[in-house]
Amino acid sequence: MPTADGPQRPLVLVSHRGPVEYRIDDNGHRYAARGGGGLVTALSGLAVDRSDVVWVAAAIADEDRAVAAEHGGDAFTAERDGGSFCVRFVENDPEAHHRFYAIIANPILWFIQHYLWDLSNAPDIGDHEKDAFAHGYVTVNERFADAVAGEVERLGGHGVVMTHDYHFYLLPAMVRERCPGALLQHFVHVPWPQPDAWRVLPTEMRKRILEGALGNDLIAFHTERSARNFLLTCQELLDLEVSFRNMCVLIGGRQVAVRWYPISIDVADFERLAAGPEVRSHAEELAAHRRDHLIVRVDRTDLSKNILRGFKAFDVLLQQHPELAERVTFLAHLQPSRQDVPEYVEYVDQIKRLVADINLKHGTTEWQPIDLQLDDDFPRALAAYTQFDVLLVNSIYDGMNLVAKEGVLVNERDGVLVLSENTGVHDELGAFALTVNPFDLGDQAEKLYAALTMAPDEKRARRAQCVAVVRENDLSKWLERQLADIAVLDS
Ligand code: GDG
Repeated sequence: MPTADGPQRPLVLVSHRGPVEYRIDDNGHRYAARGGGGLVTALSGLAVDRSDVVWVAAAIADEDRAVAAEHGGDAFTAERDGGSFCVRFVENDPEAHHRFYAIIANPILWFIQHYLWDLSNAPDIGDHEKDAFAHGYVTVNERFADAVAGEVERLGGHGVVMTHDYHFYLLPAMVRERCPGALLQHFVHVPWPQPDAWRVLPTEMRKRILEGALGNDLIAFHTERSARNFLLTCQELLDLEVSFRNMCVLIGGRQVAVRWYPISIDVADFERLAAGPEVRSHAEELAAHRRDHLIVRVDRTDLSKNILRGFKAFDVLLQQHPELAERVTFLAHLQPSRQDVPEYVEYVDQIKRLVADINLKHGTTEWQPIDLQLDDDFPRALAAYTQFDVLLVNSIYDGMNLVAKEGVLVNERDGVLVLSENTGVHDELGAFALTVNPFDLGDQAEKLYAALTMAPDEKRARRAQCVAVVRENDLSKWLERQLADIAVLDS
């Protein structure tokens, strides 16, 4: 039975990216790097040095595939950062993986779940998309389900399976069929939208997605809002009986529990990273060249992050407050993302064009109002966190948004968080941040100004309250609460 110290039943973790990615160094030697993304950080503690925990993930790079082949597709032990992980790589046909990832998961599912479709223009669900679902999303879910079922059986048939994210909605039902003794839990890191958002998909496709996810015993989100939307979706689109009191869906004589657990960061680990020499040196450089005010944003170049409206709001701020000219810089640290999806390539172009326009309109020979850093450079992002006066997080929708939690924790200037009401983190930090409607440019400009001119005592008090929440609801709590609920289901 799982406990807060770790599951007693064997555990199978499932995510698209795993704990290691293999690369070749300049001398031609293979090495294991840490897999990308916050999810890997969040789950590594559960899996490190545990022989009864196996992590099933996609072999993405060529070297991953080579390692998988050397182990005959079976689970193997991977060493990374002084710890060991039991990993099972899933090799996918590259074409099928492309359809799964670049046509269905990102963008179609991601766009649905963040309400990003401009419905009068897109999406077209034609043969191309239907084929990508049937021969991409379904295929990859089946490949993963085979691997997961294989691991559950190898570990005795009664393990806990913890699946992550929107890539694998079909997998739970597939695994349930093959492993009736397993306990299946699924964490969805993105928002679950209202039922109508799913009507973009043909009936069969959305039914398959929902019924696949309902193969779980427990399905979890960051927020109550997402959990309730999931129940509504099951009620409206599948005509299933749901209970908002018990937060569950009834299907085929079973109850599927629906819960929410706000994800967080490993506070001690994050503080240690922010104190590292590379971050300090970037932070000193920022401090040496700063103007009176520094607004910061840190994001992937994802459409959901609302980067263009953030710049437009800054444009409004500069128009309304000419006294800020030459005194404020907006540092945008943007990590390029999903450049295999055309909409994301176009988005980066739009960002560059808008920044050029605003800098031309307001800038001088001495001053560029927006400092655009398009780069994957984690230490620089951390350095920006330490130095901001205002952190802008104005996502259109966001499952949680870890940037807000990380930023307030390590900031050294009692900086103020300007936060979209449509982020999961707003449930926890909204009371101490300045809330914005992500579509309202005037509101965002006004809150940026209020944050820049806030009295020091109020800034200090607001940040202290944010930090207290982040410290209290840290990553271990996120995991412990899930393991405790799994233990209840198991009893
Ligand atoms: C999804 C959901 C949910 C920043 N610059 C770089 C870099 N970062 C790190 C940040 C942060 C992470 O990337 C971004 O996390 P977010 O949570 O803000 O956003 P998503 O990537 O969209 O994450 C989100 C999350 O899953 C967890 O459930 O909160 O709602 O959308 O940790 O510090 N990382 C690297 N280079 C950079 O330049 N490698």
